[in-house]
Amino acid sequence: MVQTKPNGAAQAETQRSGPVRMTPSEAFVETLRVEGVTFVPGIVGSAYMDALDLFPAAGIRFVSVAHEQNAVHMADGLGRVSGKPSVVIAQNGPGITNFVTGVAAAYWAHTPMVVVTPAVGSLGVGLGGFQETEQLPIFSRITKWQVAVNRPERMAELLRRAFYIAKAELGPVQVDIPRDYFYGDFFSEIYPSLTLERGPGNRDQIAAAAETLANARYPVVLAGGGVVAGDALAETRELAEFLTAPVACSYLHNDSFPYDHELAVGPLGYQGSRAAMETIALADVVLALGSRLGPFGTLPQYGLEYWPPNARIIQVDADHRVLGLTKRIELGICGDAKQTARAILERLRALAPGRVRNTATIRDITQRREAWRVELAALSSKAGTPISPRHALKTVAEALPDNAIVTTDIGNISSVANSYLRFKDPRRFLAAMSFGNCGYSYPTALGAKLGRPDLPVVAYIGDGAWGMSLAEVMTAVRENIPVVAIVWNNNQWGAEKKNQIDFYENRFLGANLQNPDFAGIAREMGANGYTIERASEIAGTLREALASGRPSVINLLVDSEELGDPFRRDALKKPQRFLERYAHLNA
Ligand SMILES: Cc1ncc(C[n+]2csc(CCOP(=O)(O)OP(=O)(O)O)c2C)c(N)n1
Ligand SMILES: [Mg+2]
Repeated sequence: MVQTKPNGAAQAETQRSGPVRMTPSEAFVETLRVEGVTFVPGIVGSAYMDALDLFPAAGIRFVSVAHEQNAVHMADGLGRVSGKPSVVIAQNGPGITNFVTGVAAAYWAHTPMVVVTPAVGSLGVGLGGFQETEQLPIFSRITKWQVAVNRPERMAELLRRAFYIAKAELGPVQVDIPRDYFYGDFFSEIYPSLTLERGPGNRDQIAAAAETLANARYPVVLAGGGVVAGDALAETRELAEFLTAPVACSYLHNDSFPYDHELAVGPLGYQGSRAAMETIALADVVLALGSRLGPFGTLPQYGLEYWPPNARIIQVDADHRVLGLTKRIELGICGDAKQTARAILERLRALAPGRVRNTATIRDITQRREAWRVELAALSSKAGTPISPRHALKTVAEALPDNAIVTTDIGNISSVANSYLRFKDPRRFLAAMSFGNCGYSYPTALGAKLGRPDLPVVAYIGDGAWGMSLAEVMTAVRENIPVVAIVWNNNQWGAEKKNQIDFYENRFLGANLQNPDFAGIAREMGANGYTIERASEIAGTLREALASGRPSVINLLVDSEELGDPFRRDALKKPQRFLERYAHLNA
């Protein structure tokens, strides 16, 4: 069952008298205003300057960045910590093509976002005048919805629609606006978008799910991103407690269940928790709550084929398209994670009123968690210089405040961080999700800090990826966004180098780096810059950087020899060559 209701501010706004005279630029900023938008990252451009000029009066802070890709990542961080659509804007043509990677990343992170793409003027379309490219096809496969404003009078209406769909479908939507359509005047009405309220899904399926779970021998809950996005933690916890079901977090959603809960077993997937894997391997019923069961998130790890092939799977997701997509499931419930968890629990309470806590399960997962803790501690115990990345990952994780937001990049060390990062609350872990682009974490952290200035925000980035991000330190300084960046500096594109070690007999091509002094550069840009060579300095420096209230870069020099398992072992093969010229390169 699907219902719609106006969001909070809408009640007040609907009291307003009907259409009033305004320009499209006014309709544009007024719509942002009533949607509660307070930040818009981008780079200044003539294409939308008439609207930009109104931002301060509308209470909107324009956050000027160094590269438009990073404006989108910033909006991504903001959207992910707030759960509300963020907005990003840039100049038509090159400003907009610079958006592409950021939008693709947000699409796979399920981030609600309105991507505003001012376009070439309507009278110039097709003439190749200046900064012209067709901007809709470029984003067609990485947005949930697209619209071109085809008449200036429709500015508010179409923009409002974009907000509605960004919220309802959780992803980027695009509003393309010919630059001449910011001018003119007409009568328009401004009011906020509706918010889709989803229900718990089909009643018979809820009953069947409750029945299956009540009779399960070893039910396990897999809490996915939908638990975070759907604000379903309390319901997930209650349901798991009722069943005494261990709860695993899906890959890179380490914040979907509190690590210190007695039923928490940690995250699945690359460098995840062995305890989670060993636990889910035993399940006869898996309740996947708010998860698309992404194929990458259940690949074998630590030599374990842990996904239980014969388990009965109940998958709950708000997006019907992901049900049964990657695994054969028994029940696919299209519903809101929160509403569905609550409905299943109500039904279970009626079915099994006298159900008691299963102390054997608690004992059993406590042991597995402890074994993993001991194993991880041993893996992370290497002292001395150069600093072992794992030792540093453990030290940083232990020094992080409990309420910190952490963003991670793509790279060997950032990915191994998955073993160490633990969260008590949702919306704290912003990893580069399935799109897997280097250069994600720092600008995303800047956006997260804008959205949650009350929380410490720390970004993990490899030194290679830092080359893509470091210009935004200027942004952090200018805009006063005190994020702490930890640059895991191993002088290499480590994740790819590891593939050359394992598959290409140490023929290093493009893998070695020669880095400048990242701390010095940061200081030059006006931030704090620290270089760390000894593990004993890590915790103190991190605390100092966080306490400084200033943008900070920690250049953490780590051992280049220590590299985690290759990320894509599943997709690589030993080389085979037939031509004489390449014969010596055979495996
Ligand atoms: C935009 C982009 N370019 C290239 C890649 C391929 N890639 C994946 S991991 C990686 C190496 C990352 O190196 P670094 O940031 O130094 O981290 P490390 O692996 O050394 O920890 C590269 C190049 C990618 N994922 N994204
Ligand atoms: Mg590196």
